[in-house]
Amino acid sequence: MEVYLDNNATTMVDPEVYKAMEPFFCEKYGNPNSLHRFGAGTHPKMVEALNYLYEGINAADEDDIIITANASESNNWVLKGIWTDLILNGNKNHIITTEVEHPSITAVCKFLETQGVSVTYLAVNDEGTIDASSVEKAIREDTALVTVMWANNETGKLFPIEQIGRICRANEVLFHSDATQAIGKVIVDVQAAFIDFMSFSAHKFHGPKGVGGLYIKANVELTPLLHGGEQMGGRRAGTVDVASMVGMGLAMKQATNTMAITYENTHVRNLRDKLENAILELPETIVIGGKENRTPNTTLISIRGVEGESMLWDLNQKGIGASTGSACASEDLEANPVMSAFGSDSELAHTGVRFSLSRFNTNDQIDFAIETVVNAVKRLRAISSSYAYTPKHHESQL
Ligand code: 7TS
Repeated sequence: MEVYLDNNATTMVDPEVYKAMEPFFCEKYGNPNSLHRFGAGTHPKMVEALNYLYEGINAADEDDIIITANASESNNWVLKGIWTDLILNGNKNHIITTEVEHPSITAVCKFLETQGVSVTYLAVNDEGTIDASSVEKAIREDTALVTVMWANNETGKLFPIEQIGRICRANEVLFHSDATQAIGKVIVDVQAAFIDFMSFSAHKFHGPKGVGGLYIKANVELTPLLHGGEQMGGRRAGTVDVASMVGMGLAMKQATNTMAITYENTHVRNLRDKLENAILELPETIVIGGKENRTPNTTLISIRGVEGESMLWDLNQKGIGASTGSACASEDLEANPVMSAFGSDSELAHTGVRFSLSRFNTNDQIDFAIETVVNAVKRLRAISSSYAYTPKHHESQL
């Protein structure tokens, strides 16, 4: 049996999405900006796809959704665009973010710091999120942008986006949210949350890889990252990939309707809880950040005495794919930065295993995963030098 439990890294393309994309490779391949029939024929499908995107995040008609390559591009664009518009060409010099953003935010912030920009990294609390009031306290006269993720990729923890949005609007500071891990898992409503910019990637909600989007509220300026042709109203140059756009549109429609969100909150949540509760029956295991206020598909579990990497190896041998955290950071064996941000000591920070489910997982798969994880924990604890020396009735400090 193969069991894919790494859906926060990427998801399977929904077969219906794949089917909808197919005609745009060998049949309807014209450039949508061409005037002849080959290009023009693609327009209705592009409009339909855009409509699905607008509906999925409740954008207003006059707002913009620009198709990008992925959330990394969207995140880079917002930060570098704001740098150009409000810092280099304005009187602002400060950005507020959190300590637990994806590297496509954090690495750009680090780069901007080398250029003289001041960045505040808000620390997360014990629950792995921030209080909206910490944003209010950090806002300065020269704050150009607040950027806070909607849901964390490692823990699934949800941030108080609506409250932060309200604070930013009241203080006339632009607000960006990276909603890459939220779309299709919880309701994402850009108007209710006072969002100015929002990033997403299609491959996180059963769409294709290599396509994403940036929502930009009406009348908000943002210098393009890619200058060139007049595609996307001049906001992002490059021939539009119709197949990807159609695929992302349909994936958004399928992931964000009420039935889909309900399913996510029942079927997917039940499977996640079943897996999590079974692991928590083992001694000295803990859910990082706790169980409250999370996306329904994710759990990050720390298992004392078990190196995350060793666990992944055992799971992989049995056909199960999970992760020790973000795939973007998994090439080095440094401690999981999100767990370090929680104050985990370095031993603990190496014991995190992330399971992220999707609507394509089945009950049988989860039963198999539980059996495999339990066996792996027994095996790995038996050979772990640090765990072997733990006194029998040791009270865990986890
Ligand atoms: N933002 C968040 C919150 C993410 O989780 C990711 C990918 C990205 C941005 C970047 O998306 P991309 O499509 O541009 O690559 N996160 C992960 C992860 O958690 N494991 O692998 C990739």
